[in-house]
Amino acid sequence: MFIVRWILGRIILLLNFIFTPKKRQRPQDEQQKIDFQTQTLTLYQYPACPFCVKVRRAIRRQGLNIKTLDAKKSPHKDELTVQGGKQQVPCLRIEDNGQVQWLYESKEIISYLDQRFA
Ligand SMILES: N[C@@H](CCC(=O)N[C@@H](CS)C(=O)NCC(=O)O)C(=O)O
Repeated sequence: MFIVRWILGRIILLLNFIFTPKKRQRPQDEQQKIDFQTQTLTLYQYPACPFCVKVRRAIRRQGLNIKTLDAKKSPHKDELTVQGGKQQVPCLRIEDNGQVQWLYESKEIISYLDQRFA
């Protein structure tokens, strides 16, 4: 089972690489403002998880620079489980005026980013 998952993961990464979406381009000053806002966002993810790939592609399409952390590794794994509430990726950590929200579900994350930055 592990080997099947591993092979599928490599196929997903390869297809993602071949069909990399075009990164949205903005004027420099506009991009700087967006970059400032996205400093408070962090995506907890696994490199070869299909739902994470979907979110990373949406991030690229939107031209966002969002920090990604591998939630299989320590200490990110524990941060996600303890602070977020469950070990599921993708999860977007949103910091807003000292308040932290952990947003699960790829669809929810993409629609949040689309609404905020489209
Ligand atoms: N409906 C969720 C599904 C996410 C999901 O199934 N993620 C898997 C990885 S592909 C996961 O986190 N499984 C728990 C684990 O690996 O510990 C979404 O669209 O984000």
